[in-house]
Amino acid sequence: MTKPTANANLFTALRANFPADLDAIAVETDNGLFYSWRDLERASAMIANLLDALDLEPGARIAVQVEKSVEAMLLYLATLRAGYVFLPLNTAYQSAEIAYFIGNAEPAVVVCTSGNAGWVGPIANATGTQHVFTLDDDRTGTLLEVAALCSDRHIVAQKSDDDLAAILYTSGTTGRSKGAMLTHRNLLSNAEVLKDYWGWRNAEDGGDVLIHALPIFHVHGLFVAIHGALLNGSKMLWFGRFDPSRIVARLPDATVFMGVPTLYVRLLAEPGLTKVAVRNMRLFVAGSAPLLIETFNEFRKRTGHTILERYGMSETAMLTSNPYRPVQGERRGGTVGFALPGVKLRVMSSGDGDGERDAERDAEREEQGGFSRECITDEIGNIEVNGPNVFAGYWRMPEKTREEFTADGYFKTGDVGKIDGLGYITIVGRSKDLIISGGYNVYPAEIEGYLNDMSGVAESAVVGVPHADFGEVGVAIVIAKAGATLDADAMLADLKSRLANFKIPKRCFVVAELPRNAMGKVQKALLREQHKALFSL
Ligand code: MLC
Ligand code: AMP
Repeated sequence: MTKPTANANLFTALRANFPADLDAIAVETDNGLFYSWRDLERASAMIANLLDALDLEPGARIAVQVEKSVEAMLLYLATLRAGYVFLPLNTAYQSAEIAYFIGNAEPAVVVCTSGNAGWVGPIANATGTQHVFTLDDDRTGTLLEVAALCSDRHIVAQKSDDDLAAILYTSGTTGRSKGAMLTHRNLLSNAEVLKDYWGWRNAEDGGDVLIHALPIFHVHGLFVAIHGALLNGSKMLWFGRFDPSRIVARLPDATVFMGVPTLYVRLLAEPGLTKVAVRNMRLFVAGSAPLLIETFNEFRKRTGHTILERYGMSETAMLTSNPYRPVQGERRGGTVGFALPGVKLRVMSSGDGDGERDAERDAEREEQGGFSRECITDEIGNIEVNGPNVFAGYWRMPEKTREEFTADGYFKTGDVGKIDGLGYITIVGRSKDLIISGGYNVYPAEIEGYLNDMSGVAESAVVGVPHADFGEVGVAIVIAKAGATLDADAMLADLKSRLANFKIPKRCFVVAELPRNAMGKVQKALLREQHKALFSL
């Protein structure tokens, strides 16, 4: 069990579960660095003291766009222990994207790479951010220079369950990105449930060793993986980036691995991935995007391990998981398992099964106040959830928050699925117009907005199509204005200069017209069908 603490600060719970031997290795990096538990304690204290010395307002946001490093994780821990709100940003985001996040969140502190300081600094200053620091992935930067002058003893800030710990931005199907506000209780309750459900072993039980190969600006790498290891006093083998052959080489030294499906596809391409290589592994976890049954089966055949697929979101952390222990049931490929303990999950009837249309109709009915639906089993419907893991709302968007919750307090995930008589949940689609590519979310509406603003473009549609490596990728279909000539490659290059690289459609087609239904709405399902073989699996 997690050692209980009086302070609801998530850091207090993580720290209470560090092993007794603080000189043991907590993190070993792929470039040969070793950090002890004492190092994590002391360095996070120094950065927390730096933050305290800035005399920030309670609830101040610390926005961070840096490459993956142990020091970046320490900055996260320091933010928790000092009692501020961590706001991680994908390193792929470019200036317009960063300007929006900083403008919306109004962080008191911005930490960026020294390479980006030339453009991130002015954006931050223009928004009123008073403190800009740099942090690079080679243990340099002004943040560490100043922290080096601070004491390595720090008293953890007192927090209550509902105080904010982090804000994660997630894009919207319409309009701009929304900041999901996560509290200390949201994060700790979820970490504790996973600790038990996935049978994490602390040092006294022989200890787990986690291969950490995911980015640390999203739920999967930042919360599920890091909290999992820290709350169990487990060592991490830390990879700055996902490198399949180097990871396969370290599998014999590890017991737990977590990845988005693309990582499993790439591991399977490694001849070194054998039963011998995984002989000490206990658990392979997949999530953030649908795991193809072919990948699930091939992995089992090659390694003898059955991948445990789970399902979650930025707004809710983890919601479901396939069972870890055989007594709970088998791990079923193609399903995301059962609702986790404490998570109330229901599938609500949604009319005729067309996700997009149902979402519109739901909204209309709710506005009219006469809305009622049923909870269903074995039929497809909208997934709604409630529990201590469900976020506190969208940052400064009370209206949007209200829209996304039902009258009885359930969060509408936007995912469409079904639940069988045994409780296994299968996700069959999404009512939100979203592409998940290599575990990153891409909102067609955002890309279409940029395309539609280009000169000569009359209209555009972006759809997701199957892709062997990324699972799904975006394809743009564009109509030119009368008399205009469009160059598909030039449009993609233009997008690339302005948007995060993973959002760029992999192909662009200029066509005469888009298929429409009787109401004049573009039929994206037809476009997906037309282009489904572009990147044949
Ligand atoms: C990179 N590219 C992508 C991409 N990643 N394109 C689409 N989708 C992606 N995810 C682009 C690059 O810009 C490049 O384009 C080209 O594809 C090839 O890049 P690469 O070198 O192969 O990419 P790589 O750096 O290896 O990154 C691939 C990856 C990475 C799979 C390792 O995308 C990744 O780490 N994904 C994990 C995302 C994640 O952690 N998601 C969790 C979200 S939390 P070009 O044109 O520049 O050459 C969440 C909740 C939950 O969803 O339940 O967990
Ligand atoms: P994000 O907003 O980045 O947190 O992405 C959350 C979304 O990822 C969910 O709403 C789902 O659509 C999707 N997702 C997460 N895990 C899975 C999974 N195991 N299978 C299918 N989709 C998933």
